[in-house]
This record gives sequence, C-alpha cells and structure tokens, in this order.
Amino acid sequence: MNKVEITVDGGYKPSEVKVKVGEPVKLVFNRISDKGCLDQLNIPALNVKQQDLPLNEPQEFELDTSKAGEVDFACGMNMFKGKVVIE
Ligand SMILES: [Cu+2]
Repeated sequence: MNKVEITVDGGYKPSEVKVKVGEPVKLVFNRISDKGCLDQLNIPALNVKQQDLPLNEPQEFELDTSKAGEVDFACGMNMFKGKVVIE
C-alpha cells in the first residue's frame, strides 16, 4: 500500500497528487498547523464529511483507484481545495 502524504499547513501541500489506476493508495492527511480553517476534511467520493483532522495526528483514508478520474477534497467549508488524479 503506497502512502501519499498531504501536509495540511495553511493549505494542502501538495494540493494535487497523481496516482496510477489500480495502485493501492492510502491518503494520509497530516495537519501540522492551526492556520486557516483546515481542521475538518471533506472527501465526497469517499463519503468523508466534516472529518476532524486533529493536529499532528495523521489521518489515513484508503483510496479506490480502480477507475481513472479525480477525487476532490476540501476543508470543512469547501474553501481550501485539492485533488487526487487517478490516471
Ligand atoms: Cu475552510
């Protein structure tokens, strides 16, 4: 299982990630600062809604990479955005 780390620090770093179709991937969101309004996470495609991201406690989400496409994610208020491109 490949882990794709996304650091949450006043935004998503990186805000765009590419993975391969069929590659087993876990998204790991690690919030390291209180900047912005990024303490909650939405990943609609994974039914993740208003999920809390505790500071410095990486949260893992298994990604379905069986089909090409894009998986969007955003903060709890849908202000900060990012995406995973499956290709
Ligand atoms: Cu927000």
